[in-house]
Amino acid sequence: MTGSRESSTDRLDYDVIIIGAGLSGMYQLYRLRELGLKVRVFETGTGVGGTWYWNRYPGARFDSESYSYGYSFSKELLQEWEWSEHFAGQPETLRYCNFVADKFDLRRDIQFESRVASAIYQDATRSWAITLDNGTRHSCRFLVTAIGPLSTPTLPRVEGIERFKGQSFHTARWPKEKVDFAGKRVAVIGTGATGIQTIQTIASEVGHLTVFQRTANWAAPLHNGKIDAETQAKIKAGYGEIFRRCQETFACFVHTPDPRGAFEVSDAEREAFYEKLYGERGFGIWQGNFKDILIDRKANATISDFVARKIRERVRDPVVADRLIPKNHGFGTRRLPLETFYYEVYNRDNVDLIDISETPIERITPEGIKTSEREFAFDIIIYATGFDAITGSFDKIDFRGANGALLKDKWRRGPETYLGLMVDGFPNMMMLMGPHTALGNIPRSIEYSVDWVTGLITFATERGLTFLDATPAGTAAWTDHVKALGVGLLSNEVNSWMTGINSNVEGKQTRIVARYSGSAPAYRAKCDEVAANGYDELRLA
Ligand code: NA7
Repeated sequence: MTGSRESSTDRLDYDVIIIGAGLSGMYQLYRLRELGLKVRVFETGTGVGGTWYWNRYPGARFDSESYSYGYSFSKELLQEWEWSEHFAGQPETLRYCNFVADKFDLRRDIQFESRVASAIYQDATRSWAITLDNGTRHSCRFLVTAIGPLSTPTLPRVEGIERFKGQSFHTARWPKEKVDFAGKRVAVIGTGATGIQTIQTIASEVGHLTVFQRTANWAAPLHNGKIDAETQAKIKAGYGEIFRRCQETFACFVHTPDPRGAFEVSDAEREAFYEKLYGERGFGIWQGNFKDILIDRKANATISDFVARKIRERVRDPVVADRLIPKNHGFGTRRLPLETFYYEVYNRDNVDLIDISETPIERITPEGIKTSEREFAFDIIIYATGFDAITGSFDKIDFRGANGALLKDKWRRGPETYLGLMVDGFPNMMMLMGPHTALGNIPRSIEYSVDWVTGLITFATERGLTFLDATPAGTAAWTDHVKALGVGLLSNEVNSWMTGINSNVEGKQTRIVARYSGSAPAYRAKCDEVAANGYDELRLA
């Protein structure tokens, strides 16, 4: 630590404030404490874990392989922790987060039940003033946001939600106590990754389940299973190889695209390949498929047709099967939900599927749900209606940069960022898993981004720098680059949280490029180059 840095930070409460104690915030705290910095984390929840703290809905689990999801930074941790299933459920993952917090004694620097209301840059002192919603103020030199891309749940914009007399839950605000479904009339609104996991889990527990589907989603089998002792030993011995592979693949999953195009093989070979992928664990059918299925409509149609046939085979009633087959987007062009006997749920006598694209929900009544066609009575309504993704959590905090500029104003027409890590005019603020970063298998991306931010803060503290800012040109160039990368990707031509669409939030009806859709290795190469060049693309003082 240099003398000048110490003296300039003397009047500040902390060197660094981190907002959020999910996977990003926890690892960022660990890394910054290693540097000997004074760090404080503010977290809204009563415990660590972020996504895994909040999303306690029935059936919540990984869609990426457990052993590729955990932190890779500590060899000791990798050997100590044992995942029980190939795709662990939320209770186990939350236990894992707590295990990490205990092991590295993280909680002593985390202040729980503390929601950040505003973060205001102080030009005179090159610092940030953070105000919590209880009114307390805290100052710091550097601010790191670790607020998550999917952490602001949204409810439908229909009247009557508060007047419903039964129990109702958003999946991301699920209670800690067990919900009793026995004999209950239950509604689920939403059939994204979350809705699908919920529906397949509760269908056999409830009295009657009514699923309200607005848009059919493609889904493919997860093929979860317990990890046996022999596999466990192989995983532990093979972590080096597993993480090396994740570093090389497009989106940090263990799966990598097949180098062939869908039409470079015979029809029979293609069919056999799809059959094989459909029978394998995890995201292989999405991330390890022919190289052109996510960019070429005709190639995509071959896998869409294949999966549609599977749905027809699995669902007995052809009308219901047809309702479950997406018509407005191709397979894998939205985030692919993975399922476990999801389609078979619709063969049960106690389950109905209502297509609300035909008969929209008009309002929630005290007794249940009124569509344009009829009224339904329920004991429980589950909103699996998703999140104000990527920028939503930024919108909730009053971020003001240099000269009082509002982040909300700057991002009015969509996010503008430098490397997805900084925004010009918001000095000393770094974002983890904000807009324009490579998401993919998220902990892999988190570890990279945290390491990059740690490198930058190290660079600054070693040199006594108190001002780090992206340039307007750097921000514009990165934003243009991210937009250009999205051109030609089928996923960017489809409405989903990945294109910034949320029908429940005013102003989020127009597609934007909210995420980096290039490869993770290319992303890291660019960020590494910036660091290697002494961050010369930044304004430093
Ligand atoms: P998603 O994938 O955004 O899915 C939300 C679902 O809720 C989707 O089926 C929506 O239909 C539906 N929805 C949203 N609002 C409404 C209203 N107002 N009325 C009816 N239906 C509605 O969120 P998830 O939580 O499933 O998954 C988010 C990510 O979390 C997931 O990708 C994983 O990475 C983890 P729509 O398709 O918009 O017509």
